[in-house]
Parts: sequence; C-alpha cells; structure tokens
Amino acid sequence: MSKDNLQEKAKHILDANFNEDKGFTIPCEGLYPFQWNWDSGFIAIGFAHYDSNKAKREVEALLRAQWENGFIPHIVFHNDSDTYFPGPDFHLSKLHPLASKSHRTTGMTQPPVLGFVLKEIYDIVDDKEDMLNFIKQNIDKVFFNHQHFYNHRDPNQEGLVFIYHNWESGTDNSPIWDDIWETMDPPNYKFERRDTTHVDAAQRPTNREYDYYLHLIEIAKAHNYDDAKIAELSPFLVQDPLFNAMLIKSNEALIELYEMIGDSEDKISTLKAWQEKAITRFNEKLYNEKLGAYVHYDLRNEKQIEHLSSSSFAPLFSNIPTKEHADVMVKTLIKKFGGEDRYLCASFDPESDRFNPKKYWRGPIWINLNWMLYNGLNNYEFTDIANRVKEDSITLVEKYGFFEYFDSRKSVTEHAGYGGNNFSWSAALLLDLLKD
Ligand code: 9WN
Repeated sequence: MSKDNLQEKAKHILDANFNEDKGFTIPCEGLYPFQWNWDSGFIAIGFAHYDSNKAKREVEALLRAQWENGFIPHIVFHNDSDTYFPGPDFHLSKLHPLASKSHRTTGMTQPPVLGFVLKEIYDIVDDKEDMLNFIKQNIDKVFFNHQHFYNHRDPNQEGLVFIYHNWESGTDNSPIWDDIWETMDPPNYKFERRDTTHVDAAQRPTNREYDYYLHLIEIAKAHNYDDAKIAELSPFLVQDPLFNAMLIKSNEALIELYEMIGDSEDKISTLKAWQEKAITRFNEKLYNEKLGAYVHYDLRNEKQIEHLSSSSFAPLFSNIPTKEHADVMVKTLIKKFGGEDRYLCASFDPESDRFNPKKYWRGPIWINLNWMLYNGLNNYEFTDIANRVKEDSITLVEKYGFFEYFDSRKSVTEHAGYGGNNFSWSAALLLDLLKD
C-alpha cells in the first residue's frame, strides 16, 4: 500500500469510529464501544493531522467526565452498549462521593497522557493561536488531575504514584501481573464475557484472569473507590514505569505550555518540584542494574518485579534515564527484543517462558508503545534503531491491516494482526509516524 493510501485508510478508520453526536471516538467497533482515556489521547494526536476540531472535541469529551476531585476515569460510558463487559452497572462510579454527576464512568484511571497530548497537538496544527486558546481553557483541568495523583496515589510522598488495577496500567494482562495473581485467591465469579465474541479467545485473557480483575474492583467498590482505603487494602498496588513515565512526560509538557501561556508561576514551580522528586525517585527505585532497564515495583510486597517488557523502555520517551543508562537500555533492547528474526518491539521479553506471541499484552507488538519507543530513542539520538521501530510499525500495518496488536515473529507471514481490527490508535499513531 502506498503512503497516501495508508494515510487515507487511517483517516477513514478514525472518522468511522468517531461518534459525531457525543464527540468522541471508540477504540474499536464492538470490542470497545465507549470512550477510553489513553486511547482518546492518542486518537487526538491522529486527528490533529487533518481535523483539529475533532482533536479538540475528543479531549473535551474526556474532560467533561472528570470527577470533582480531579480524577479522570479510564472509561466514560457516554452511551449504552451491550457488546462490552464489564459495563457501567458493574463499575458503579457513583459510589465515590466526588465522581462525575453527569457521566457514568469506571472508578479507575489509565496512563495520564493528556498533558503531553496537548503539547503534541499544539505542535502539529497550523493554527497555533486557536490551539493555544483551547489549551488555555483546558490546561488547569490536567494540572488538577496531576495534583490528584500526587495527593492521593503517592502514600509515601516519594513522587511515584501507584496503580491498583491491571486495567489502569493499559498493559492489561502483561505477565508482570502473574506475580501478583499468585498472592490472591478470588472467588470464581459468574459473568458473561463479551470480548471473546469479537476476538479469538486465544488472543485474550482467560476467565480465571478476569476473576482477579473483577475481584480488585469489588475491593475498591466495597470502599467506595476511596484511594486511601485502596492503598491500605488492595492486593494490587504497583508503581508502574510506563504509567509514571507518562505522568512525568505530561508534567514536562504542562511546564512548557504554561510558560507559553504566561502568568502561571505558581503552577510552574509546583510542576518543577514534582518533576525533580519524581525523576530522582524513579531512577533510584525502578531501574534494575541486572536487567539493564526499568521494571515495575510491587508496593504491596515491597519489591521490584524483575521482568522486561515494552514498559521498561518507556522512560526514554520522558527523558528520565541518564545518557549512560540509556546506552545500556538500548543494548538490552537490541539483545533481548531486537533479533533479526523479529519486528520491534514485543510487549514482553521474548526469552521468557511467560512470553506468548499472540496473546494481548503477553508478547505482541502494540503501535502505541512503538510510537513512544520511536520518540524516546530519538530523544537520545539513537536514530537508526528509532527508524527501525518506525519502519517495523509501518510494515506491520501495511501487511496485515490496522489491527490492535501484531506478532513480533517475522516467520509468521499470514494473519499476524491480532485483537480488534480498524483499531483507532493504530490508525492515529500511524498518521503521526508517517508525517515526515
Ligand atoms: C480494558 C481500549 C483498551 C486499551 C487497553 C487495552 C484494552 C480493555 C479491555 O483496550 O483494555 O481497559 O477490555 O481489554 O489493554 O490498553 O486502552 O482500547
């Protein structure tokens, strides 16, 4: 497919997934019929390339569902749909006294991408004045969101925030969480999966894994989604390098945007203080010398979770590693993930016995993580390997279509696109990768 055709196809997917009435984009028809938090951020970046109005509407639709305490939920149920489980009646966000009164949502969040998304869309669009006005109207809401994280998700006040659910990580059934599942013994819930009516069950989590997912929500619901109670009681309490890297990148973008806007000295100094503390602690606590990259930290059991995944390299995107650590990380990346027989970058260590090349976050390549990796490698001027990540991403979409995830093995030459098709962020971020 030519570059022009790919771009046209990508725009077509985004436009078809856009809900004109409510002003947001579904990630994928049938499989994900609502508005998802970090998806919307990536989608807005795609729209910024050809329809800045839709980019703005996407962000606004998400922010309209912001809770009164600054929290931005992971799913906004703008509409009804019975093609997804668990829906609004399971999540019951209204249990929290400060939940949105106008929108039903989940009571968990997702990687905080909005700050850097505002900066990205500003950089992309032609009409800077118009976009800066939009940013002026919305930036304080994102700042408020970050304030919520540091006040309610950082019990040790160390600059690193926790997640209490694998769905908050965005990398939902990564083998990283297996270590935590071993500490839990939830009941066998009765529920009706919907995802496996859209996608081959071999590419999705197991029913037993859903028991863990639902159990964590039941614990949070029993305490009305109170962060302090969750910090005290949730068996899943993790400082995730991807999640925290997104927050740090978004802090950096908010500083740049407030400097452009002017007159926000207090907020800029607060952001700078968060940044200094967060980056220092991130490097102390999440870097693993033995593995040569960053790892997750299990805050409940006070130990690093020693596995490599695509999240291990996300800190490059946020300028967190020193140059020396970045050099080591690139060696790790090439050695473990970058053999000639593989496309970059598998979502989990291909040498691990937990690696599964077809299943959701247990091995396949995701375009959003590749987009971050491409930009992160460029931050440190690893141009060749960055270009390889970009070319691999384009090749996979060209060969197999705009799928949700892809097989990293070059030996698999047919049907190597998995999960949902016509997937919005694959379209949006491909548009961004194809920009020059
Ligand atoms: C749960 C929408 C979302 C993405 C996540 C991805 C998947 C949902 C699911 O789809 O998660 O949030 O039901 O599997 O893992 O990253 O935001 O695209």
